[in-house]
Amino acid sequence: MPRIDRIELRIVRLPLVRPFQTSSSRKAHLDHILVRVEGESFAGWGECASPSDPYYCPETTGTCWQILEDFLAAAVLGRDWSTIEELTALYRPVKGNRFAKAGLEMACWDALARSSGIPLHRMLGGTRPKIFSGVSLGIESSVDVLFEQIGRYLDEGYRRIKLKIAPGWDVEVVRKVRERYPEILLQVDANSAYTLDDLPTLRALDDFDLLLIEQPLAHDDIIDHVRLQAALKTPICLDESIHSAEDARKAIEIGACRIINIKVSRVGGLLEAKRVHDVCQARSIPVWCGGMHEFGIGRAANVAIASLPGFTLPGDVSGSDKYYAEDIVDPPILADRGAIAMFEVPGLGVEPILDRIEARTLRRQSIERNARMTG
Ligand code: SMG
Ligand code: MG
Repeated sequence: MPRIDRIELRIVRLPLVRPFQTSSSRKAHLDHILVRVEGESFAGWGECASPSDPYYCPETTGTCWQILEDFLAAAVLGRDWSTIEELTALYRPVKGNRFAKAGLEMACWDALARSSGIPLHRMLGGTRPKIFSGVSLGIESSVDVLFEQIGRYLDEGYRRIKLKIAPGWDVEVVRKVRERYPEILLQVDANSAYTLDDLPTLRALDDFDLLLIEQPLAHDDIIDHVRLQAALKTPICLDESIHSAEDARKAIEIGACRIINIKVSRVGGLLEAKRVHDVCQARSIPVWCGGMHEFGIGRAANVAIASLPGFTLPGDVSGSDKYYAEDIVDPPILADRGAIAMFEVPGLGVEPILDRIEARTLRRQSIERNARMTG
């Protein structure tokens, strides 16, 4: 692979079609960093899908920007690499900061797959021609509003419903949804809003035939989740607590969960996402692809990784029209009866729409190899 001579970072803001509320934050728009890598004869795009605030995880758009600009760009500009393993080795000294790394790494996968003439899902070892999707529904002002949302997405053909829960919006809401929809695949996500003191509430959720309960306890915990899993029939699925394949192995070995939500950005990129998948597959732990409200670039990467064989549960990778009136890629990523087909063109399979990106850019920075080398 030729060297990366230039990295362009930009913060792009897209308004959400409706606000999205979880136990930890409320969003009306998303600010994601787009990363473009460029060399003499190649280019690729990535997306850093970090939330703007540190309420889901410690990273923010601001920390990602700083790490990308000051450390990751400096580590890779002008350096030789020919595989993603070699690329990631260049910035191995940088600890954590996985959302930032995922944005750069994605751009390099796209560049590599484009210049090899291979669709990304094939390069990753995907085996599915299409993936099945569910939707994640935020906390609403009333159960009636939630019912409207559920009805709409079931009508569109989505395969399962995930409800965000929080103290005060949990057992009774789930009970009403289950009474109204006795047959649907249903799961809940607490975004770490509970502790073991809430065991009675979490136990009450066992009555509703849920597919899983996602990240009920602290974002950095696996130990208390072991105790909770032992007290529940419903499988626990970890999200926030899993940053790597090693985290996944340990959580599975100690019995902290029976299912894992794989997010490309949370684990630092597609290579680590594939490793988490492999660890889980070897231990017969089902996985599904989570989301961070990705724009079209990050969403295309999610579609590609979810084609791996261990992704046996419907994911949160919906059509982008669930969130955005106008996405930034062509073709748009849309679901058909809850299924999204692989893009059979080289790279991520989508082309950024430059004038739309330009119109929505809040901040931009170009980092050149020579500028870095001559200081
Ligand atoms: O991309 O459809 C999506 C969002 C899915 O609910 C979703 N993500 O914890 O799984 C999760 C949340 C994190 C984003 S809100 C902070
Ligand atoms: Mg989650």
